[in-house]
Amino acid sequence: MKKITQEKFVHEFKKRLAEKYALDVKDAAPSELYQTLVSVVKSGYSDIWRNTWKDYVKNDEKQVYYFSIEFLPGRLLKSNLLNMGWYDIVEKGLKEMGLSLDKISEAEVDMALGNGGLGRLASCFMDSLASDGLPGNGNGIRYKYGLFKQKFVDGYQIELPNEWLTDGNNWAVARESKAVDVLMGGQVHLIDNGKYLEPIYEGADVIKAVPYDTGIVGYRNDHVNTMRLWDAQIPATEEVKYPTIEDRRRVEDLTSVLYPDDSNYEGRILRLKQEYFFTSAGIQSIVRHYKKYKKPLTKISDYVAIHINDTHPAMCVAEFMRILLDEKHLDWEVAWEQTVKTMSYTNHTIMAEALEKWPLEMLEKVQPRILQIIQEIDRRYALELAGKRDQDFIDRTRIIKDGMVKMAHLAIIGSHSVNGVAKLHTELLEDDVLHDFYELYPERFNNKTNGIAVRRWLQVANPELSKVIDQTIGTKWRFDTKKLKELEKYADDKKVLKKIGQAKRSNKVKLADFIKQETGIVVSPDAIFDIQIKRLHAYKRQLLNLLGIVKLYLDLKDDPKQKMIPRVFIFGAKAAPSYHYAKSIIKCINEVANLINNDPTIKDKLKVVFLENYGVSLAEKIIPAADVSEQISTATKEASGTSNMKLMLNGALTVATLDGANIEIKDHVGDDNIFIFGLTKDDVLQYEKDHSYHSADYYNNDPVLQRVLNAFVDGTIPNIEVEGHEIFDSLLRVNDEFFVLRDFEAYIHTKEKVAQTYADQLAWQKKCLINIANAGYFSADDTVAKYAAEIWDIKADQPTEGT
Ligand code: 26Y
Repeated sequence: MKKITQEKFVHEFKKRLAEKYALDVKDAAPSELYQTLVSVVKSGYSDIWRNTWKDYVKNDEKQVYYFSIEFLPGRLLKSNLLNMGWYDIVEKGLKEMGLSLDKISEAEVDMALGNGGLGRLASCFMDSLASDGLPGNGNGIRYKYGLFKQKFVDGYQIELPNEWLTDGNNWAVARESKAVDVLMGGQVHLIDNGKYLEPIYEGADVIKAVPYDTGIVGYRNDHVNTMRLWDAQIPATEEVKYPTIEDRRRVEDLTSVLYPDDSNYEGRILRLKQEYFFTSAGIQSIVRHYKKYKKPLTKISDYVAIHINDTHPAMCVAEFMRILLDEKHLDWEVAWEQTVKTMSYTNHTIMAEALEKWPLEMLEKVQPRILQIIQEIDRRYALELAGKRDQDFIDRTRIIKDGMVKMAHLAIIGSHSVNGVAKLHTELLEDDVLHDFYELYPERFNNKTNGIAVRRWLQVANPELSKVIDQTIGTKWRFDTKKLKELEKYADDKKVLKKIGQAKRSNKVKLADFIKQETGIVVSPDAIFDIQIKRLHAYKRQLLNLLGIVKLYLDLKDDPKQKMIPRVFIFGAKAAPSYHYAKSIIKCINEVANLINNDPTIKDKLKVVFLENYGVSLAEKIIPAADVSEQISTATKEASGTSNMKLMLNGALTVATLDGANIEIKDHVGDDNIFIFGLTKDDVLQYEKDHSYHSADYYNNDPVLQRVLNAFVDGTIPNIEVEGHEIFDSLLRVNDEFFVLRDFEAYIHTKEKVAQTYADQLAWQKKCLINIANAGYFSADDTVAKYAAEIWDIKADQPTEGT
């Protein structure tokens, strides 16, 4: 990294500000200051960036390409400064000029090119690949509009376009010279030219894919990787084909919007085109770059690993085959061997509606040659198993069935590795969802429990707690998060516990200020801050939390003098725009919030805050201030979860079902330091098998629950005539798919325990400390190191620098 001193930085900053905007520091707007700072920071790592990728080729290093239809990096300024080792110098330099890094950082628009967990995981992995010194690249789509901006109007979610590019994005570099052409639509015929079968394309659209590269700076190790996002444009040679603005837009719209829906299948054909577009562009650029290695294509899997993040890039398998067959003229068997050795696949969900299936005719419309190749893979798969497995098995597992292409089957058959994202999730894949494949290819299956970017979620987001940790165990944890474990030695040290408590309180004061400014709601930092932040989904059970809140409210109405520790319930969640039920839950939470916050008898005892537009930057404000982390999905439904890890790292205690990675959190912190409740995996599977669950029994037999549910339909909660009935019906008439009523009593009981525990602050803080101390196990650095060693077979080019 370029070396910098405070003096040099101040000089450079002023010079660039004057050059770019002809302004002095005191006259510049925050966005001008921000853009200037970006240019100084970029100049600090650009030499290293160039060297990093050149060294890969020079040293014949195998590289991984992580294909993901979503990336959610959030803001890059502070995390780049931290990783470069410039943070303190820049902060002081700005202060010297009368500026604040915090304020300038707020001018950065979040890069929100994803919906939720899967996209954020991809970005944590990008940071960790670079920080582990690994040769790793991202490959995705540069959507012109990021995830919609959420507003509440009368308690309803409204979606507004997120034009994140209006001020440009100066972190990325457009590389016209590396553009590739992607063919879509039209027809294809194979002709035998005497040497091989040659595909002849007719009437296809040629789309120019232009890469925008962003440097991903490793933590203090002089290593900068690349995240490559593709933009769709019209090639100069094709312009006459698109004479009108509408014609042009049809092509350019390909990369306009992030498919905003992870619950149903709207905008399907566009989505499928996006999948092929970034897959084809990425694979083409990889194979082209491989030429620089001067090695035969029959060895490509020794130098290239391609990761398929969920099924969205599953066409990688067919596109790689297409290039090896049609353009490089390898034999099928040789090409297939290289493909399987190169590809690996992560599954992120077992929810049936999220497992992608595409009709044959849609695939044919998008890329007929890809469909042919998938059909041939499928034919050969069935042929190979014929006689070895019964017909039922073959029918269940083949790629094409009933006119549909099963993308997960394509990914599994075409990869040498298939992994789940938490122990329980992998177990469910092996035993249940993908059991046939597990039987067929047991060696391909493995678990890689998710991890998080501890630097962003602790060092950047929570400087107060970071300082306390430094003062207690030194700074080594900043390089090796497992060192956080040393905190456990101080579990009974009252001074340390108090300091942890003070850091939390100061973060709560900051969040309380933010809440006041954003919503006008006044909350006390002495209340328990109880947090649920994640996408709004029925299976995540924000509704269970809401029922718990309504119960507390009704209890308080009965006995307003009741002594209780004040609670503030904070929600952050976006619902997919077409996910009607999730939006009804949002409306109900907002109306319950209105009712409670404006009821004078409740005073400060209970507050409900639903913050708008949840995303990475908002998470960075909420998480450091959390006391309680709600991880209450129905067991078996949440593949892993990652906010559970971020919250524990920041010293929140988890209220958890035995789902996803919660189980591993429990194993690390011990039963005394987490609040577990509810149905287990076996209970849920049993109910799903024998259909013995009748939600109405729970309503009929529990007067408390009855009263709480009635509040949704009897006018107690105003303004939810429609939504209240909808929710009431889903829980009673449609038999409560996610067992909300079944877990209600256990949940209430557990939350009472939480409040009792909180009353003894030292005991509480001890539990917080143990959570922080054990969160190091969930560092994405370690997760990625395991992917590198066990799946991708790639090596770090240099050890991470220590202090
Ligand atoms: C095909 C389409 C409907 C679709 C679009 C997006 C399907 C799935 C998704 C996104 C899934 C997702 O974000 N899954 C989450 O991945 C996280 C990272 O592994 C997990 O922690 C989390 O439990 C899981 O829900």
